[in-house]
Amino acid sequence: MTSALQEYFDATIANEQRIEPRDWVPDGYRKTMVRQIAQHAHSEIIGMQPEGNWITRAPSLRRKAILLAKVQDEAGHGLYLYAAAETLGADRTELTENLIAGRQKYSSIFNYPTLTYADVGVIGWLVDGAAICNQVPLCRSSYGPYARAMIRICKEESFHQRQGYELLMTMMRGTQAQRDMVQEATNRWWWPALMMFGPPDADSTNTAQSMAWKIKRHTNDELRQRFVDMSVPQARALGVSLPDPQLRWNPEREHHDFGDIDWVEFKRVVSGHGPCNAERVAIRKAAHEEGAWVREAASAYAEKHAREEVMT
Ligand code: FAQ
Repeated sequence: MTSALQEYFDATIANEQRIEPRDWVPDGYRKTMVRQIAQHAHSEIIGMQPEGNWITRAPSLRRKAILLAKVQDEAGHGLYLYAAAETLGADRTELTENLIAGRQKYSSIFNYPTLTYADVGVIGWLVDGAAICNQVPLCRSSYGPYARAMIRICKEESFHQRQGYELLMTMMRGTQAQRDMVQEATNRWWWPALMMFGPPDADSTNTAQSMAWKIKRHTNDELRQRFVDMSVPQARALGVSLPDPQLRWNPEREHHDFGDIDWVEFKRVVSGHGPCNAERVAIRKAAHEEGAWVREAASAYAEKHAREEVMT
């Protein structure tokens, strides 16, 4: 029986069709999908904090409205993704508890502080830019609910990227102090943005299997290179420099060469010892605890309606 199911699963993947929640999947596929979707969902929710930090201090009503919309979108992305994980049998409360207890990861990038308003622009430009680069291929991921969630998420990320770039363009047309803020923020976020794509291919434990299952369509290094190539002309148009003396066009490879990434720093941040890890998780834990009454009220309301439906 299992071998017939396995054959059907293999054929679905080979034929570029989608795996749906009703389909049998091997345990490893389910585990990998839940791991990736949960990490992604946690990243969106924790990712609300660095920029959320600036909502009350936005420099104008327009900037505040834009930032509020962006941060709310991130909450929405977290919700679509937790819902996608639920279609694989994961329990949302458990996923949140895993995050709070440090049993599941979220993206390294959200463990860095946002020190000035230019960080809001640079996060949009580089962090959302890297997210788009990584996630557009995931719209063709083999798991249907994840791939469909990703289509909407990417559309919204595209607005996020543009609002960031537009903010930076405005600042670059401003005073010297504003231009310096943009350059300083770019210097701080460039290398962490490159780390978002994950470890180098040689150290990536999951890539080979995830590519065989067509969950991932490109390796970490391929996407990182694409992002570097994309960002260089954007930096030039903006008038900022990227903090890498080894960054240069290589005509033979037809790609930019770039300097070594500090993988020791990456490991430190991923293992919970980055500049803001403790603060990010503590805020998430407090929000979860303070929201207990909302979850209880929502469950009581749903139960009441379920009872009423049975009676009518
Ligand atoms: N941070 O074998 P691989 C956003 C872990 S965008 C922390 O290469 P894989 C939008 C990895 O999980 C950010 N951990 O793993 C936004 C694995 O650990 P495990 C979120 C990392 O899965 C913008 C181990 O290292 N985007 O939120 C990182 O094949 C602005 C070995 O790595 C996604 O999650 C890292 N950077 O490839 C929101 C996209 N990199 O579980 C707010 C979907 C790797 O084996 C504001 N995910 N690790 O213990 C993916 O595409 C993949 O999961 C990768 C990693 C590419 C992130």
